[in-house]
Parts: sequence; structure tokens; C-alpha cells
Amino acid sequence: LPASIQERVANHPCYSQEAHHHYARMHAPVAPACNIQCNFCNRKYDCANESRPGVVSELLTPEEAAHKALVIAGKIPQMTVMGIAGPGDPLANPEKTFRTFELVAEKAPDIKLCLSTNGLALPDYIDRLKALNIDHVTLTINMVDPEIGVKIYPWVHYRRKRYRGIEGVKILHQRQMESLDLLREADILCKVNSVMIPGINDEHLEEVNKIVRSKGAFIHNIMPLISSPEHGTYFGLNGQRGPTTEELKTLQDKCDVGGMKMMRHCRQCRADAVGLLGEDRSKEFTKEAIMEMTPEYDL
Ligand code: CLF
Ligand code: SF4
Repeated sequence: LPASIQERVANHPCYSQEAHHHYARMHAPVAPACNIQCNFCNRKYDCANESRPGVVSELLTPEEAAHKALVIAGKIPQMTVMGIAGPGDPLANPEKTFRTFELVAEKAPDIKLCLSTNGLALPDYIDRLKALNIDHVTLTINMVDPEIGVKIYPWVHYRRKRYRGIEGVKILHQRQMESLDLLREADILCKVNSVMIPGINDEHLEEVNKIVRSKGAFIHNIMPLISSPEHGTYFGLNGQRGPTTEELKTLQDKCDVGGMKMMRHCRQCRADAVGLLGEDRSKEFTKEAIMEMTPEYDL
């Protein structure tokens, strides 16, 4: 990696395999709404854009989230990144998401801001992301072929209208491709997450990998579908299984052909995760606990 890029990822635990041993992140669960429907999602739980589906996060207001970030920055000095990753899609909740980023940028400018989104709304907000100096954006891209997308997305809500079936998927696909281009042009480091769904997109993800690589993505994170019937997702109820560890690794190896890094250390964090990847300290930092530690911050 060129030194200039090395420097930009050196303390981001998701963008650098090395960094994840030393640096922590926190998620601000401020974004409940979503603008699409995924067949692996049950809206009561966290978004699979990033977060472990099937866990409920405690929603925060932007002020509560910024307060929490300041408290945690004091308690966990290795906490270098605050990400917004759910529980829905952050850019389907633009007021809450941007208010949180703005408060943290103002009060704690050293914390890196990070965003994870399905990309549908991103082209509308690229200028605001740039203005906030956001250097890390994750797009969840599960297909580059709408015929495959219809098996994953029953509908898409775009500009006040709901589009079902292929019509909606085409809009999502076009906006995701545009988002990749805009992020590259803005020189924002883009991570692509893809959920591997056996029998649906498993054989297609190599193609997704090629396209996102050609569009300048920095790193590709292929994550296994987690679908258990008790979470009541469409896929779970219809017996859709997730990939085995072996299947996942085989696909990641096939995609690991140079030109773009493959992420292999993702822990599919909760939307309210706190700590090193794989370490879950969210219970230590509930709203109540935070108030006990430091009741007030001048936000
Ligand atoms: Fe959070 Fe995501 Fe930013 Fe990381 S998580 S918004 S890029 S700061 Fe990381 Fe967690 Fe995997 Fe995400 S291990 S789920 S890739
Ligand atoms: Fe659910 Fe996330 Fe998909 Fe929205 S983008 S439907 S919150 S998994």
C-alpha cells in the first residue's frame, strides 16, 4: 500500500487487519428506519448492512450518542472510530445521522467518522459526507445483476414511492454503482460488504467482486448470511441456510486475486457495538451506565 493510504487506515480496525488488534470502534445506534427491504432482515433487529441480524440495539438520540462517544473516548483511549451502521440504514435517517456526526466532529475532532449504508440514498449526500471529512464509507452490495437482486430485495422505497420487484432492484443497483463512482471521485475509502447467500448470490459474488474492484473499492468484506428461523426473516422461515465456514473461505480465496484487499476479520458487529472487534462491551455502556459515569456534556 502507498504510505499515504497506509496512514489513512492505520488506526481503523475494519480497514486494516493489523489495526484491529489495537484499535477499537463504537457504533452509534441512531438510525431506525430503512429505505429498502432485504429478505434476510427483520426490522425489529439490527441491519445486516453491517450489524449482526437478530440482536436488538438500544436506540439513541444524536445527543445521547454524541454524549456516549465522548464518555467512551475518555474510558477507552484506543477508541479511534465512531461508525453509524443501523439498526436500519443511516442515510434513510439523514437528520439523525448527520446531527450525530456533526456533534462528534465538533466536540471530538480526533474521532474518525465511519458510515455503512446500502447506497440507495448516498448520491444525495456525497457533498455532506465530504464536508464532514468522512474518509470511510461502507456500501453493502449483494448483487450487480437485478435478476439476482429480485431474490434478495422485494421492494425499494425511492423518492417517496415504493417500487416492487425488478423495477426497485434496478434503481438500487444503479444507485449503488453511482455511489461507488462518487466515493472514488471524492477520494473516500470505500469498503464493500456482501452477504453470501447460498443458492442465491454465492456464485455471483465473484462478479460483484470484479465490478467493485474495477470501480476502485478499497476492500471487500464477504460476510456469511446469518438466518435462523426464530428471527422470523423471510429467508429464515423459508429454510434458507447460511454458508459453511469452508464455503465462505473458498469464495474469499477466489476473490483474493490482487488489486483490492479482502477483509477476513469482520465480526458482524451489533449496531451498538463498543470495543475491539469481537469484544462486546455494549453492556457496560448502556444509557443508564453512561449517565452514571458522566451525567452531562455540553453538546
Ligand atoms: Fe463500524 Fe463498519 Fe465502520 Fe467498522 S464495523 S461502520 S466499518 S467502524 Fe467492521 Fe464490524 Fe465487520 Fe462492520 S467488524 S461489521 S466491517
Ligand atoms: Fe434491513 Fe438493513 Fe436491509 Fe434495511 S438494509 S432491510 S435495515 S438488512
